[in-house]
Amino acid sequence: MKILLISFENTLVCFGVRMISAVLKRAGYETHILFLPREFNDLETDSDVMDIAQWVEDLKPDLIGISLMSSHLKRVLPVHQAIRKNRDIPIIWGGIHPTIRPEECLQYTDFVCVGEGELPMRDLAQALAEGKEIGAIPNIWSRSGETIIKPEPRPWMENLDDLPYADHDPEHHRVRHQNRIQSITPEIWNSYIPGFMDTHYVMSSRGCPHNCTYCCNSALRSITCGDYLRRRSPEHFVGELVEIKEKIPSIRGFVFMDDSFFYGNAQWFTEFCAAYKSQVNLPFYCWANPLAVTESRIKPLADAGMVGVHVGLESGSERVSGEVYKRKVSRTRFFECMDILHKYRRKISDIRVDVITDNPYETETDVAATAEVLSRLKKPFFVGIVSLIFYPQTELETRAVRDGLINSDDDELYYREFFHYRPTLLNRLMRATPMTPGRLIRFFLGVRHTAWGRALFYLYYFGYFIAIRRQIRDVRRKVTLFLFRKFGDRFKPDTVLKQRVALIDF
Ligand code: B12
Ligand code: SF4
Repeated sequence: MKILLISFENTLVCFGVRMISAVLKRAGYETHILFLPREFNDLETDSDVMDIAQWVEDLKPDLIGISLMSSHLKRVLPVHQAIRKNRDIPIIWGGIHPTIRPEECLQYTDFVCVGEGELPMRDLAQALAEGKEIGAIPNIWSRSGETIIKPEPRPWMENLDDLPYADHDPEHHRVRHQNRIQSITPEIWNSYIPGFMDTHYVMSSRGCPHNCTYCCNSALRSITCGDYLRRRSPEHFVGELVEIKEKIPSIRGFVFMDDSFFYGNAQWFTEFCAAYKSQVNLPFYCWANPLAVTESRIKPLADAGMVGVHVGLESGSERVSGEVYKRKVSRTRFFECMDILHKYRRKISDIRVDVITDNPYETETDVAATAEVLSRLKKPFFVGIVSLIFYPQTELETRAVRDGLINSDDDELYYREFFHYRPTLLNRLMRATPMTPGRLIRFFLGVRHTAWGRALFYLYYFGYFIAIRRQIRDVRRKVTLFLFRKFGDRFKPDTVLKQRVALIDF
């Protein structure tokens, strides 16, 4: 049986389809992956759709799996319909969107996978191959006339070490790049990971101990039973990194995408750091909740190669952070976390702070509080500002529907990009904080309600920050990329990674 998996994500990372492919291969099936990355989720043109459908027709798969997040739905539909028009192949959708909106997805497709898909997909392939009943496969929802069949879900997988490594074997992997379906070269891979070029994304765990109201974890945790937060053993994780390093010799570092990389017992970290340093020894980058940032975690990780950390402030207003987002990160704790990271700045050169904005539950004063916190952080740091999207089934979405702020069938999540925040004065002020003296930011905050204060800020923002600074950054970017292209092999991996990361500008 030949199975095709399709991803619509805008990078080639796609852990979900790679994991499913690995499990299907282990079970003896031939798998293919088609990646359809697209910047800002622009819709495929009619000819793109026909081209994709024709390629699928030529491949002649027996089963197709499509992986999607909410923002991909509008792109998935035309491709799904075009494939279907050519051939009557069973198609299953999986990923975060089908997991949280299965009924909606079943209006368009035959099967939907709710939750983790490795074992359900293997069982579905087997049932189809043997012509067996499908309705009872846990996690796989289907339709019989008007009735939706919802079998009992499987508990969260207990031991992640039982799974094979994600499928990084490019033989049957294709990408639609520059209007052509082709093999994935290192250049193509890098072109979808701006800034983090030559790095590879990996995950050591699944789940998160926190329950922030805007995050999918608040929706996912309760879809089935069992332990939600799980971690692979250090040997299993490092083993995969070693394999990737061997298969893709051009890589210069890793990005650990775990929701909660810093959680786990001390022994896990001791064993991981020792194994990583001796067997992998490449710079790495990861995400952290400020609550988990302690010196006892940071020091060994920095010694093992950590060059960058991404932490979530989300809001500098204690009210919004606690009452609206249900995060237990106080301002004091956040500053402590940043101080610890700065203490290791010679090793951790890239410190990124995430902020959520455009939240109807926030007042103007709340946003100003966030800008004020940012103005007090030691530099250098980067700030990533994202515009709040109410993702379905999250606690905050449920509250916003109840409060009449949005409709439950609101389709904003299908077209709005969360990097496109509103062009308000405070959002722009926050954006300028990493490159502007803290006192100046606080001065602008103090005069923001006066006409001259606003005029002065915009003069600074558009005159210096956007016009002059951006020119300087663009020249620096061009020179750095030229040098790395020409003499890349002569630099140490962490020098290349640090310089490239420094080129990213949200
Ligand atoms: C890593 C990650 C990324 C990575 C890689 C994504 C990836 N798919 O691998 C990157 C950085 C690229 C990324 C990008 C984005 N992300 Co992201 N990301 C995550 C994160 C932290 C983990 C996802 C993951 O890989 N988990 C591990 C794998 C194994 O699980 P999985 O992908 O869910 O797949 C399993 C099941 O879903 C299922 N499955 C998946 N696909 C399929 C297909 C079939 C056929 C079947 C049967 C089953 C199946 O089986 C898989 C294995 O068990 C999640 C948060 C989370 N905890 O889920 C957010 C999350 C998925 N991201 C989110 C968002 C919003 C984005 C962006 C849109 C943000 C942006 N605007 O830039 C972009 C996507 C941009 C784009 N246009 O494509 C949201 C999605 C919300 C939603 N309702 O859609 C999440 C849920 C975070 C949140 N806000 O709560 N992301
Ligand atoms: S800490 Fe991060 S991943 Fe965990 S629930 Fe909160 S936002 Fe989601």
